[in-house]
Amino acid sequence: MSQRSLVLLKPDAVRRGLVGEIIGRIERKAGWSLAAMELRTLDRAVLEQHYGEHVGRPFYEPLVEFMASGPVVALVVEGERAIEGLRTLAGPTDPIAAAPGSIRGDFGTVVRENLVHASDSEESAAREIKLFFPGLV
Ligand code: RTP
Ligand code: MG
Repeated sequence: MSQRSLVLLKPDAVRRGLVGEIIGRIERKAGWSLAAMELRTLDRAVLEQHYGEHVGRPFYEPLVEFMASGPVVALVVEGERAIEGLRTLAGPTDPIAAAPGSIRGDFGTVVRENLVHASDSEESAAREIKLFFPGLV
């Protein structure tokens, strides 16, 4: 079942020069491909839509601050079970709990600066792809 997922390489990944490493891991998954990619700095309006489910939570303000602190790389990844597969590739939210071999497990230590976002369901993927790449068919 081919799916599309919206992936963000967060500002910490870009600052630390991990873009190539992370995209390389995605590209090496058999049959997956990039359907869209853009380097851009996110503003509060986009972040409020993207992370709308977290508005009002204690970590929301620092999260938005962090996500707007530098450019991100936004990607649409397409391929077999891409939504679940990218969550597995990323690892759990807390990088210390994430297994080595996952992106967060290999490169992260703190929950906020956990390197990547990946859509968590078909509904989120559709909403997020429309938000970041409205022209993508
Ligand atoms: P994401 O949405 O970025 O893919 O991450 P996720 O599903 O694994 O985690 P989620 O619960 O949706 O949280 C979104 C992002 O907020 C930051 N966060 N900080 N307690 C905290 O300080 C805290 N909890 C979450 C992380 O950057 C997390 O990825
Ligand atoms: Mg999430």
